[in-house]
Amino acid sequence: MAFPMNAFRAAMLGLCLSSGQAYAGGIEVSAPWTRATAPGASVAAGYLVLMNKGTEADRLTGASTAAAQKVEIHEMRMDGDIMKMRALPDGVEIRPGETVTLKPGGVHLMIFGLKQRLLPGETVAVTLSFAKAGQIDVVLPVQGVGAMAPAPVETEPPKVSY
Ligand SMILES: [Cu+2]
Repeated sequence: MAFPMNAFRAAMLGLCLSSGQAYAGGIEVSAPWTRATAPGASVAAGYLVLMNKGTEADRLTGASTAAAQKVEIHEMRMDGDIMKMRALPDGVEIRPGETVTLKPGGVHLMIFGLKQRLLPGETVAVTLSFAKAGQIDVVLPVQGVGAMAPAPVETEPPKVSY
């Protein structure tokens, strides 16, 4: 009787993907996004928000995608007055109650060896690996080339009464 459970899982996954949120083992992932790439570019960066709603520290240890050869966890930081990027081989810790935002100019997913150019409106499916929460699948919508933040979540326009 695997079918009903799979159907349920698929429905749940659909719900999670459509809201841009995913949750497992105390870790909630939200606001995932990436940026369109120029022709011939083989690298891209991925951004998202990690919230630890559990009671134990966890760690984002890695990520992978079928859309590219590999994904690393990177950090940008100032070295004197030069912005430098380095890999974080141990990943990023998320303490209980803490929110870690992967964003331009900070920690990010570095996607190497893209198999196709990323175009606005497309999506990239990425599997995140956590030390305790295990694997969480997220879908990164592709924003425009100059984007610095995820697209705003579509909400109902405010109701106006006259
Ligand atoms: Cu990087």
